[in-house]
Amino acid sequence: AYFFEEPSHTFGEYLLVPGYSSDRCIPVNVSLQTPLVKFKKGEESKIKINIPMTSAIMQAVSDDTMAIALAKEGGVSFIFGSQSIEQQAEMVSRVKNYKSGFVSSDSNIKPTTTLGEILELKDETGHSTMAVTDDGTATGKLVGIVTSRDYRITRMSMDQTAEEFMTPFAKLVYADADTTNLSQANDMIWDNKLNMLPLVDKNQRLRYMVFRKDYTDNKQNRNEVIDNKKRYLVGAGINTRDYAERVPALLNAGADVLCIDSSEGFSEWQSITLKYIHEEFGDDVKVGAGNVVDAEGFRFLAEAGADFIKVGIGGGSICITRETKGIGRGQATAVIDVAKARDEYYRETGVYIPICSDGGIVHDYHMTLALAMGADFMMLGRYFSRFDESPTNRVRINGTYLKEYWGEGSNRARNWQRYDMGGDKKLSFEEGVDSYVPYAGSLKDNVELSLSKMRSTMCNCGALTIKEFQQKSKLTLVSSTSIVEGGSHDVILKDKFSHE
Ligand code: MZP
Repeated sequence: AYFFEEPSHTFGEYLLVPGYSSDRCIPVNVSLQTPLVKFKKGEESKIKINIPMTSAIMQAVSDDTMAIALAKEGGVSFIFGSQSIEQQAEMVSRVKNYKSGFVSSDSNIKPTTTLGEILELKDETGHSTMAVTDDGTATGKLVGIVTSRDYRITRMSMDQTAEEFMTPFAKLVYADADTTNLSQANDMIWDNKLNMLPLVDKNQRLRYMVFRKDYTDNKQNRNEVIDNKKRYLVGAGINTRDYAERVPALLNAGADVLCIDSSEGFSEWQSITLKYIHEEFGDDVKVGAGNVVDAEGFRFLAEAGADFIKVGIGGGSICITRETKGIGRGQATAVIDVAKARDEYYRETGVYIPICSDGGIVHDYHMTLALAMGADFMMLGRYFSRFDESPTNRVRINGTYLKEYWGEGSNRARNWQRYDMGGDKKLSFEEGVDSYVPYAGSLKDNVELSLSKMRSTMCNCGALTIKEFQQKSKLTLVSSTSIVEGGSHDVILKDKFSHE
């Protein structure tokens, strides 16, 4: 047998040691943009996400509601594949057809009946003005007006490179200062070629889409325009059995990226699947593969043509694979090892294949550690399952609100394809549990909080981008005694006492 020299560790055993931070190193300057699919040296990834978060390919996590909510924040969901091809394709198309707003051809403010409606009107000086309603999550009331002065415009060309300039022509004023929806929209992008005006926030996330009057008159054109570039990004899980039927259905529905969902990816099934998809549908169809936990597994999937590679076996919160089968590896060690293999592969071939740390994120800082260790992005199940937008029931037990969360390897999910070893079409034994997680509220609030911690830590380490963070970060293993030191200790917490 081969013995790895180092024991395998997980995130909770590491800490980051701060580095020098200049005065530019402030959270607002941090970019969390990251590549999702492979690219060649000197080129850019064809798909990038603005935050390094993807939601897990699980029944209890990623449906169309989750996908829309996460895409609004800049991440991407992979719609679960353990359902019929038709149902999964329907979910994908609901995300792609979600409209975020348009200009009416009317010159008066109308009752705001359409979700995310944006109305064109003239102000008293005759300047063109636009009224913007909310994005459909609230009641449709007026939240902002774009008038004709002092507005910062970003011009964006077809290849997505943004060129900023100041213009004296437009200004955003708020009709309702308490409304958060539009208060973040501090940039506008004008794309001449497409005749539309997406309003994006400071992280370049699309908030609203304004169409020219003459453009909206032609509804067919409008649908075409909200083409691949401007609609919300969505991914979908596939398996190594029915890909010949599932993949075309998902692509027709508009899926931007696919991922082979398997508990163990170092297998010929994955290379056959990748080869078939790339030969049949071309290299523009992007397919991730996994999961692997060492350099050898990475190399295998890289050479098989994977567009990104997922890392992690047995670390998921609902996963009992290590207990049932005795396979897996500490998540931190797996990420560190695979990230090294990715860099080596890049040096050798000039092809950068992003890696995704999948499973085992418990605290927000674990995400930051995963990035520091070399992950390009994370896949999270438990984290997202706690939010309003996850597809599961919220229940109240003993006065506490909980959400259901079950593994794909549990009897409840019956996702035998994920654990398929080429035998019977059934789950032979369970590798996952059915559980509850504490209900945590809305995705937006939680993601914003998690990311603010991430940005803050990155600044402590002197990094403004994920790449820079990976290069600059210094990590230390901690002893079990110093882990105790890391929490509050030797004090009596006040909430343990009830007042007399
Ligand atoms: P977590 O974020 O809940 O810790 O882990 C989510 C990940 O666990 C998923 O993305 C998937 O890779 C893995 N998973 C899903 N179901 C099971 C199972 O039933 C599982 N064993 O391990």
